[in-house]
Amino acid sequence: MHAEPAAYQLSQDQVMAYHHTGFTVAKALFSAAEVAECKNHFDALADAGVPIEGHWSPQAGEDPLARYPRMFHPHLFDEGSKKRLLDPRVKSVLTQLMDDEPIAVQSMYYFKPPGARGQAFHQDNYFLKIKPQSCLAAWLAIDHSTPENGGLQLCPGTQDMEVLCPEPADLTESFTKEHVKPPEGHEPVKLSLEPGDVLLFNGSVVHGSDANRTTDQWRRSFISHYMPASASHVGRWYAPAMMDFDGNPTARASNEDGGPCGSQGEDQESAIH
Ligand SMILES: O=C(O)CCC(=O)C(=O)O
Repeated sequence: MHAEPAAYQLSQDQVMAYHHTGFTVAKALFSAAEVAECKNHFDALADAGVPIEGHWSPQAGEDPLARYPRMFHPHLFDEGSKKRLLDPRVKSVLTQLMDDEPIAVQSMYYFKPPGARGQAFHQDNYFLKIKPQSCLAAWLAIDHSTPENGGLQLCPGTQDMEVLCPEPADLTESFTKEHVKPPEGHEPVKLSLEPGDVLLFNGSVVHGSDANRTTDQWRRSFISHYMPASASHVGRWYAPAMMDFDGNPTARASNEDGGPCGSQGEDQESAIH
């Protein structure tokens, strides 16, 4: 049992960095013990290799991501994930950055084993379709996350950009199909994070990750997405997963607007990011 975590206060510099670049890092927001609990829990699920309907479909195959695909919405079947998604420290940093009450929209777990492909550059809100604001991601590092093992890369200053229309991604490098070219003058920054650090980034920031080029380092992460309570619309595929920080289901109008790029989100596969 862990003691109830205290609120986590971002410094003024961290809040300013978020508004100027679109992202900031809350160092050691989760303790080593909490990170180990999370890692051990998902490792046990992965070792068992039993599919979880609607959330996780491991398969045989050469591709490391066939056996260890990402898991969707673990908070809907796993109490520990729900607790992590709705953690009061996360709520306090989100409130500081959003200036609004946050609402949870999505959780995911990435295993990213050695040799796994990365995720081509994209904007989260292309998929989540929250409006009129954008979403906000809280990306919790479970392992040391580095440029070598496929850590995150973000394009500073892209947080106020409209949705940029993707082109097809190189599927030998990326497991997702859409690629947004980093805009000129916004060269990607490659981050290194320690276990327990939480990277917070605006859902319009162009970001992605390279393949895990190591032979022996996993790069696991627990990823959560949120929206401000005052947002009016959300992509329809996320509606069943949404909840407030008391764990109560909450709803918003479904965003059926195809957006500037046409009809993304018409089917579930192209809608889930
Ligand atoms: O963790 C990664 O490699 C990519 C994650 C990502 O881009 C996202 O969650 O939007």
